[in-house]
Amino acid sequence: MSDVVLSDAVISQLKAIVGEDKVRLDAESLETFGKDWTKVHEPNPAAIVFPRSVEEVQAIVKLANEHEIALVPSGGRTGLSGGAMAANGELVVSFDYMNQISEFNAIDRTVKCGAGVITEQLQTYAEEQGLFYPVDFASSGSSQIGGNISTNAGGIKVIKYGMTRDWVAGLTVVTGAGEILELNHGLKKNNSGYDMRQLFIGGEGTLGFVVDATMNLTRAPHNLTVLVLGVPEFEAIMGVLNTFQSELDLTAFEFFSERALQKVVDHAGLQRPFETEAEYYALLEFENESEATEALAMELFEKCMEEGWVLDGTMSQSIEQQQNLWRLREDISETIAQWTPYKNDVSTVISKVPGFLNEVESVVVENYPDFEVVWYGHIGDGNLHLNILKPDAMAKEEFFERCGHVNKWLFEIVERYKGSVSAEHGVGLLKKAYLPYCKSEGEIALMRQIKQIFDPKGIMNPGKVLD
Ligand code: 2HG
Ligand code: ZN
Repeated sequence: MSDVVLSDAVISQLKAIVGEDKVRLDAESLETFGKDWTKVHEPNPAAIVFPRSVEEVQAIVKLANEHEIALVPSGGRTGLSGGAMAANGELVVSFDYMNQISEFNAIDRTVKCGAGVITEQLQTYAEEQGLFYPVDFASSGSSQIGGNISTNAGGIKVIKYGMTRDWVAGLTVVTGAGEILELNHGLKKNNSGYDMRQLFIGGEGTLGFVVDATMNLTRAPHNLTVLVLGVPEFEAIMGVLNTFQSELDLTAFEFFSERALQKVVDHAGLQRPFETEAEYYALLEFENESEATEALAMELFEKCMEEGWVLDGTMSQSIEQQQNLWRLREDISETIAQWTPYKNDVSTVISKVPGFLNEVESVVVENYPDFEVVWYGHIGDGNLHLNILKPDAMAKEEFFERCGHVNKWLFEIVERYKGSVSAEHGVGLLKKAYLPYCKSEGEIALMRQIKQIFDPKGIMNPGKVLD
């Protein structure tokens, strides 16, 4: 049981809204649904409720307003910033039962998804219709569309397809005041004033609940082919990006460090891509449409070798090889989770990434000489994932505190580079204190006013993004 309890009257009213079996108070549910993938806070929700319709969500929000109960939205709980944590006796609203896909339209190339539809479920559905849902990441097997929208999830194909925001054609939301809004109705063109859909995308559930969404689909790519290249120094990655990007339409451009590679080789049982050891590795993907495209990719690879930007490389020759090469990058986050990493997810404009990384690296090396540092990320989007691994002998609290001290210097660099303290994982609880490093006082004040309009009683995911 949680140490925070809702009154019997409130529990009865919740059961009257969603049904007896859709309100859970057992310890296992409270533990499971009260947390996301972050390991910083302890879950402590008051109860979990599982609505099945927009009207049920609305009734829950109205009840919460009446009794001033804090609500936390819960999707696949794969977030890395604590946006779905319920650590203070909140009522968690899970979208697990709102997982229907409907209203597919081949001409519009859109489909309607309940907030609880799992990303992979949508990807498979699109494939069955001969189409493609391109937003993809390692947690696609459990993350939900509602959560993806609320955090504007990015992932590994952003360079070509953009973030979740680019795929949302329409939204149904229930605001913190309990109003149902249908936003944009699936329209491609709609210049009729403020587009409020955009506020709920990336709003991290602080304005209201995303209940369902009309998602865009696109043509499926043909014969995706992956190249992994060993790069001697970070600056060279930019030369490689420029060379390939000027001739080929890349569907991904990722990077990881030798240490990241070592972790997946030693702990996820993967093979090195080639024998040569390099400081960094770039992973590129493109649609290999013809022999000419493949020949062009080889030519570009050789040009990069001649420039000294690349030491060695390999190109996938089958779907299996393509998938295995992807695992070198995609398995990093899960593999290093065993070291309780301290995570940062920062960005700047792509061209400035080498200088930015060098400066951050010096701060990190100076301040964490005894910690293992693992770099990887979506370099084609200017997005770096910096993970500091906890030494086995150190307590979690001490480790997080030491890492927290360094944030000031790290985020001062972010500020100087006009970057972001959260490129794709969101602000949640963990990055809230650092928001002023990438947003002005005026902007934050306006954000507070916007929250006040949609959520006058402050019941929607309180303490996330803003205080
Ligand atoms: C990735 O790109 C995810 O693999 C996770 O965004 C990043 O674990 C991380 O820091
Ligand atoms: Zn990422």
